[in-house]
Amino acid sequence: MTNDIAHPLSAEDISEYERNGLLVREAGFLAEDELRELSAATPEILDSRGPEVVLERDGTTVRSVYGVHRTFAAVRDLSMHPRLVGAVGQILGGEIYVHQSKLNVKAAFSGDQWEWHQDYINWLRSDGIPRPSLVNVAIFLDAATEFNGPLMFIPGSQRLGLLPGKDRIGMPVNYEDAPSWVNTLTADEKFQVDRDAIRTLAEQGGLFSAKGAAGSVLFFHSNILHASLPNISPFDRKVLILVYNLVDNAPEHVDTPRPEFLAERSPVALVPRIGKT
Ligand code: 6CS
Ligand code: FE
Repeated sequence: MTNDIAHPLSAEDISEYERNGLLVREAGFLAEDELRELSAATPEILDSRGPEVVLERDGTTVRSVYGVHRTFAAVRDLSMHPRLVGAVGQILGGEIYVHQSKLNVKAAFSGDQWEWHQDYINWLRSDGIPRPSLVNVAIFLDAATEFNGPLMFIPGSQRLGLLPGKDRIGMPVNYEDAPSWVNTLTADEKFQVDRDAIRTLAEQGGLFSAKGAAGSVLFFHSNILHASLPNISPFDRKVLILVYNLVDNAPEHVDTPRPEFLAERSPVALVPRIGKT
């Protein structure tokens, strides 16, 4: 890390990200008061009722709330934080905007799995984004431990681009009557990666469990293979994920565009908010 808020990643940080496809910055990357603002907004986010809320397969537990940077000032402010905009700008090397945001709850006792997947294929096939130059920035709202379903990754798996796989046909079980765009947001992955490829890459790159204290910030590549187990612990594992994209990599035509709370269709370059440390 550096002390330059507009370029917070060191050369070593950037080469670690390029090698592994991920980078974890423990608590301290964002100031306590900013994290407090975000935590204060969380109950209201969890009270959301509408199409941006996706439930778990049990039909009652909230899995994710999408478009939170568009609806909640605390999230929008955070998405413009100079240290986040600076770090993502260093990784992507150009003007950026938020393509998608979500609060993934991974609720205590009933937070369901996320099968092994790559994120970018969703943004290519569903949103028409031409290149994988997107970065996920996950901000831990709860501590992620070995007990509450931490994100797990295969470091280096992003280097092969889109991996072989097949589409799950039809809507996932228990979502038969849901809107079509729910298809890629559930515990039953739509774009399934071949298990031989997953096994080979895991044997080569190993597995990494993204554990960390609340307030940790995790950057990960749009093509890195990742997953998470169900959470049967008594502790939530909430993460806010901001998906940044290059303005010059904006979505191209798709026959049925997804709602704006899932995919920004008219990107404007982000200007970092001044006045934050
Ligand atoms: O369809 C999407 O946009 C979401 N689906 C998955 C499985 N991960 C990335 C993204 O948030
Ligand atoms: Fe994902």
